Amino acid sequence: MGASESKKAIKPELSQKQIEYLKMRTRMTEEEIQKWFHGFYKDCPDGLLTQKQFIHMYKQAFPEGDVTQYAKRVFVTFDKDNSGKIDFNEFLLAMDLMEKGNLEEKLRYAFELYDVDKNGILTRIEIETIIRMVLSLRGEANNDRLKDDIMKHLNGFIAKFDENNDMKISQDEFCRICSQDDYLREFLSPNFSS
Ligand SMILES: [Ca+2]
Ligand SMILES: [Ca+2]
Repeated sequence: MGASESKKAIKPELSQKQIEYLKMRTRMTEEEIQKWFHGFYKDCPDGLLTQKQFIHMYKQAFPEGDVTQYAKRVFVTFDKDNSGKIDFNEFLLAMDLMEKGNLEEKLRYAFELYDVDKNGILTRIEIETIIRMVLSLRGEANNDRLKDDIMKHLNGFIAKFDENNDMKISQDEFCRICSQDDYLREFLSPNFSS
């Protein structure tokens, strides 16, 4: 029969329909889509990226740090349909944002990444969690001086936007804060290119 054999031998290919869809949803050319597609299938032959693989990728990019928590957050944010796996469409939308997104888009995405309970507001606890997570990612979990420095920066900016000082930041405020402060932006913006 050989049915399963021939199934295995099929080289994955994008359908024209999927290409059109991805061209519409991203700023990628067909050539770029194909390139990402082949890279993606090399790592994920079944077309799905698992959380375990994803964490592994992060470990390679940040060998010094403890990436697990951060990578898990990124994974959940990319996994738009909450299937527990990242398919190629989800992957490409993420790459489009990272490679071609403007600052505003990236900051909006960063906000989603950090707004763990998805209520549209970053609280002080969430912010402290973020800072700890990013420090761990960089292998500086115990760098209290850096943490204090960032909190000081952030507090200074919050004071401008947050009149009653309860330190609840909306998405708009977050974008405004980060776009006005290079130091915070660099710290808080997720960066995949390294
Ligand atoms: Ca998914
Ligand atoms: Ca929240």
